[in-house]
Amino acid sequence: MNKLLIKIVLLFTLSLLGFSHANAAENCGDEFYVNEIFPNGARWDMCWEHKDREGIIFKSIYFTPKNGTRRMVLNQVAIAQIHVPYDDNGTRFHDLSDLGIGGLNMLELQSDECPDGSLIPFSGKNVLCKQTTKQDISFKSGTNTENGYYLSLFSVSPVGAYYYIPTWKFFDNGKIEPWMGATGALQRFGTDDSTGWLLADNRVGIAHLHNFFWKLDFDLNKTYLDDAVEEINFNLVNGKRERSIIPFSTEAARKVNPETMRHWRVRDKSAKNENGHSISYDVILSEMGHQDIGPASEPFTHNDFFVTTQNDNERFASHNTSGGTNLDEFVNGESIVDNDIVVWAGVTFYHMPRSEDSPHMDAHWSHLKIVPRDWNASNTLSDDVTNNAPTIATVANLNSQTSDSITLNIQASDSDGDSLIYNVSNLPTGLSINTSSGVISGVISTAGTYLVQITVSDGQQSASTQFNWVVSAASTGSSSGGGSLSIMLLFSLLGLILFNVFFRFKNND
Ligand SMILES: [Ca+2]
Ligand SMILES: [Ca+2]
Ligand SMILES: [Ca+2]
Ligand SMILES: [Ca+2]
Ligand SMILES: [Cu+2]
Repeated sequence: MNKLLIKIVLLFTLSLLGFSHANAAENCGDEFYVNEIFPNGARWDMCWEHKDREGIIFKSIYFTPKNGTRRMVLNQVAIAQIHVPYDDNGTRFHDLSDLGIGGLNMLELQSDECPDGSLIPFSGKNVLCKQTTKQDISFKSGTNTENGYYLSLFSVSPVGAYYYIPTWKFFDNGKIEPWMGATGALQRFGTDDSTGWLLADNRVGIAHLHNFFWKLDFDLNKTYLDDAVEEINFNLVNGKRERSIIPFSTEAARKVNPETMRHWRVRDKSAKNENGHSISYDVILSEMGHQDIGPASEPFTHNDFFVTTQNDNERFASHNTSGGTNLDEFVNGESIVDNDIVVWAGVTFYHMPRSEDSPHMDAHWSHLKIVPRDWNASNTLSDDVTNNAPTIATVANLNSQTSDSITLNIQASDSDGDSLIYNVSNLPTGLSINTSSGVISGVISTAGTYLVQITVSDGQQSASTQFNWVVSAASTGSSSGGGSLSIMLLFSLLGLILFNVFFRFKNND
């Protein structure tokens, strides 16, 4: 074969093997590249890396919505601490920084531990399980039901008697969920059941907390100097719940607040979705039923959400050895405007042992949610669903007078059960429409002929109708006075006609 032919055969073979330019790993070697395209077309791709302490971390994380644009969400994510203080104050573990879940502490996984998935090796050892799971129902609307998918990646690391299972779930709608599972066996037993639970004779499982921290380096749209972070609270004000936004300009440490449904948002100040809204991700800590506010020596437990400038030396929420020693020191007043920011989130699980935790412990799970907001202009997974336009009933032409009090119900419906928004143009002055109920009401103030147009929309399609509304001026005073006036006019008119008829009859005589 000549050289050209060899090249062509080689290219053809490579393309058969799936090495196409579009799927190539641009930020890491192919063996560290995860590229998942779901059956509905949505896609996640990222690189992974092994670290002795953090275990498997993920880098250059891109989401491509179905029929959408591939954009970077996060530059890097990692678990940042597993802090386990015991109620008897006998020990206070900092498992991640002090022992680590990588290296020899990471187990070789067997294929039956990764059903329908694939095992990914590091240094010849299968340490990472990659699975794609079809969800029960992603959404349902009318007769349309759609199953969604998510990619999950997990490893297993024994630490003492525990096995930790760091798991990352990447959903086809752009959502990310970092999970941490804990199983194995209880670590510590005592005899004093005031700080635990009596499981068997003279055997008290000592209660303890698991404080899990994650470090999330968002680089939305890959531009890393234009990401802003804000806190959103929903406060009760005079019986209404009102949204308030607190933008951060310097590093901050914040607590959860269930009463105001507090969450945080990372927003790109430049990139917009198709509707011109800033692309962003919400960070939601919904496991707020357990909260650790530890002793003064553990100030990193006094808050749940942190924003800091990115610093490679700041790896662990506590027992950090280079740079500051813990999150409380990382938050030292630096500006986060036009800076590379990272956020840290912590969740707490209070583990009061049960008899059922012995001899083998049920896995307990903790997680947080990272959810796209305005990343897309609409639900990208629902664009195959056919929408039925709403229908609106015709309205007969109307005659009214000024000062008339009006209540007019516009009838419309939607066979998909979508909620409808009503809009109206050219209503007689003094009237308005309730945009959600379709009721027109008010007192007419100005005479005239109005061609009223009413439109009802289900958010995708609309229907409209129009009618003439003639408003004549009530002569004087109130409308009831006008009414009696017109009756008098009617009688005099009748009298005139009768007189006329009588007169003509007489003339023809
Ligand atoms: Ca950005
Ligand atoms: Ca700092
Ligand atoms: Ca960043
Ligand atoms: Ca509809
Ligand atoms: Cu536990």
